Amino acid sequence: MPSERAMKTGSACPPPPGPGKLRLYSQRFCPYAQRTRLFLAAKGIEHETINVNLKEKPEWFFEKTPIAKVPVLEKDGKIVYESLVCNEYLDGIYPDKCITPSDPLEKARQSMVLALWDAKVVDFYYKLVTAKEDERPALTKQFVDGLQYIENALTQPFFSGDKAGALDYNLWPFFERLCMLKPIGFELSVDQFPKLTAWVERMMQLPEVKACYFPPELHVQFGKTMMSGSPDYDFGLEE
Ligand SMILES: N[C@@H](CCC(=O)N[C@@H](CS)C(=O)NCC(=O)O)C(=O)O
Repeated sequence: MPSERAMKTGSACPPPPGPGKLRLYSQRFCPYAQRTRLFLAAKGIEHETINVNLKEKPEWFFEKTPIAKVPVLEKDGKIVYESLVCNEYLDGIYPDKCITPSDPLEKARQSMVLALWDAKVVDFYYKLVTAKEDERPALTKQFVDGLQYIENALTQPFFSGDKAGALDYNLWPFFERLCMLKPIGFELSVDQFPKLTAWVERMMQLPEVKACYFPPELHVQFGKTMMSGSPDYDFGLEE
């Protein structure tokens, strides 16, 4: 099994995956890469993973993707990047257990919720993690107001209906990381977010979520290394 350690500047480019084999370029703590890992796990797709050090990127990584962000998929000499694009591509080339909605209106609805997430929530999440104490109340309010749109968009039991689907997997990685906001006083409360808190419980029971899950301590500890300016992408791996 290839090492999970992140490859960095100066590393040799791994030989391309063999015919028909799928490779994921990832970073163990990246929420966007986790979106694609969740699709891979839910669909049971065999693949190999190469983790990339995003602070000291290998030279060859820029040849794979001009954006130089994970996730990236490689198969039969073809490259696909951007988490949402990767996930639809996976459904296209492995049509078994298709996760992407086929109904245009449902697909549009799911994309609009993700657009809401991008416009109203995610920036405040990242700002809050690094905010100074006096900036926190205003940012927390904006974050909570944004999250309310997501609570309202939750068609129970899952965002995608009776079963977890694309929207659930694409949102989940950020909810797994809400623990990062606990030290600054934010927790998802049942009173304020009854539907989201119940959804979190349901998601935690899914095998594909468990397969890609890191406990809060690991996220928090990795976050500390990130904020110190020297992210330890191998945090928690055995020597
Ligand atoms: N819009 C991209 C975002 C991916 C992203 O931001 N990935 C981060 C890691 S969590 C990354 O690769 N950052 C490297 C960089 O910004 O240089 C997607 O959905 O795939």
